[in-house]
Amino acid sequence: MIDGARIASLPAALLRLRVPAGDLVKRIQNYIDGRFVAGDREFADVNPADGTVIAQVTEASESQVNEAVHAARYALRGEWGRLGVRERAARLHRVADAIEKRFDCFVQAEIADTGKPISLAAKLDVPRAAANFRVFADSVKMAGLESFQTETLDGANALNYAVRKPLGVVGVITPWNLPLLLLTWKVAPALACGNAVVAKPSEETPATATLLAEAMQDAGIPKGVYNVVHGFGPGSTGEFLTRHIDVDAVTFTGESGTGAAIMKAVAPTVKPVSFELGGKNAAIIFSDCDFAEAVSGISEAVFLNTGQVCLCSERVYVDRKIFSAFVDALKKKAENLNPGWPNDANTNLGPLISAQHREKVLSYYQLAREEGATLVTGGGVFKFGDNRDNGFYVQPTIYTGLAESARCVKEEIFGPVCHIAPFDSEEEAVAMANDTKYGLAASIWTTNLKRGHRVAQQINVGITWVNCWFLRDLRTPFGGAGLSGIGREGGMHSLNFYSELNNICVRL
Ligand code: NAD
Ligand code: 6OH
Repeated sequence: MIDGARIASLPAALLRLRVPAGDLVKRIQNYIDGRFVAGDREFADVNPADGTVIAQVTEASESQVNEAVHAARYALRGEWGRLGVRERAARLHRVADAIEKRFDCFVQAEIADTGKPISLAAKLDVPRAAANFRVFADSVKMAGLESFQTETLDGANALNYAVRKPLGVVGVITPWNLPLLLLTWKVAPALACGNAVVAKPSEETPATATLLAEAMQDAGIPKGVYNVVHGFGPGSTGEFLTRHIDVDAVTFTGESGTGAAIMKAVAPTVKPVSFELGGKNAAIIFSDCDFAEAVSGISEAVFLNTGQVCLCSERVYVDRKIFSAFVDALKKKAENLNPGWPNDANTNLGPLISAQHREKVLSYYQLAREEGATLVTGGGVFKFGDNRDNGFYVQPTIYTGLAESARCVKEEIFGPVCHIAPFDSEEEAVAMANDTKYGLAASIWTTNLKRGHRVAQQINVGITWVNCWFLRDLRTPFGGAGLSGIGREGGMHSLNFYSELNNICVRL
């Protein structure tokens, strides 16, 4: 298990320590049936800020995944299965309390795994994790049931009403960019509906899912209700979980290609899936926008979390009348970002998650050159002159001048980068924004209220922001169209996915 107190008390050491081969900083184990368990194989957890190994992580074997699934199934028949909604909701509030009690510990674990700035983890990731438990605890208590009165053929009446039951054992597979936020976004509603879960966090970010197990214990969540199995996708825990006959549903956030592989894996056992996948999101800036607000908003939308948020804008369309002023202003914002150590309060640009992901992002920087882009700023790596040069930082980058058909405009890069293109009419802007196989999110910047509504309704995505970005009300539907996903989560949408509805029809 993770020694939470040690993480909290040794943040600087955790981030800067060089670990000689074989010398372990900490071990992160699987959590199965209420116990932390080791296994035969381990893999390294690397700190993206300086490339050091910060932990050895147990990779769950197939038999350990089986044990986790069986523990979850067994837990459904025990105390957890008998709890009423009120008590279940109370325990979820206690999970939120336990997260808040260990706030610094979660923040340190998250930034050690991801390299993200402390300001971001403390403002976004960890508070949202607690909020996820509170919101779904309250939602499930407030959830009503559908009922219809039906006239029968002989003129009598029947009453229909639906009751909500858990799906059973839910496999939760999550990515590395917002590890705790995205995990709890799915675990909280799954538990609120009375399910038991087997969670497989990303192999890049195993820490906070494991720490969450301690919060579950504190909160009195019975053993077997929350299990964590660490490992990879194909040929490892991800695959073992998705093809498991006794897993009743799979909820997944990650790349669209991985979603396709999971669909194949679940097909033989016909599991319901909920998928939040990739994006190539557009932002449209009209000349009647509040210019300063739009520049700040787009700077966040492009560079937050080093561009590693599925909702980030990699395609920015700007009214030609303000195009060059906007490009200059965003360039200034990019050049004023402060790439630093995650624990420095002034840092607002962290590294990418891994050496491999850095290679991918840099290959797109190279491709942009080959595709004829004009480089506005960035396009390379920083030279810090200290251990950060062993980390995975890249420069925030802006391009102009690419054709809309260019691969850099079509494919998700998932880094601190955008392409800015001019438009001459509202129709053209809408057409360019919609010219993608993805459909996750968009933002529109205008002070014309009618235009804001009109354009928002024409964009083929799951969420469109007007004069804001990443503002989330957790009761609203969240998900994507096209390659960006299947289904919606949030509020009642989550409760409906994580429940089996049984309609009862009673002749009166
Ligand atoms: P990924 O798809 O590579 O991995 C996500 C998870 O799936 C990891 O836990 C991984 O181990 C697991 N996995 C990989 N292959 C698998 C397989 N064959 N079977 C089962 N599990 C498998 O994604 P990532 O690189 O971790 O995250 C970045 C991607 O996630 C980006 O495309 C981003 O847009 C997307 N994302 C989407 C949302 C959203 O809400 N739409 C949110 C965050 C991230
Ligand atoms: C993707 O990287 C971000 C997804 C955000 C959410 O799922 C959320 O609930 O805010």
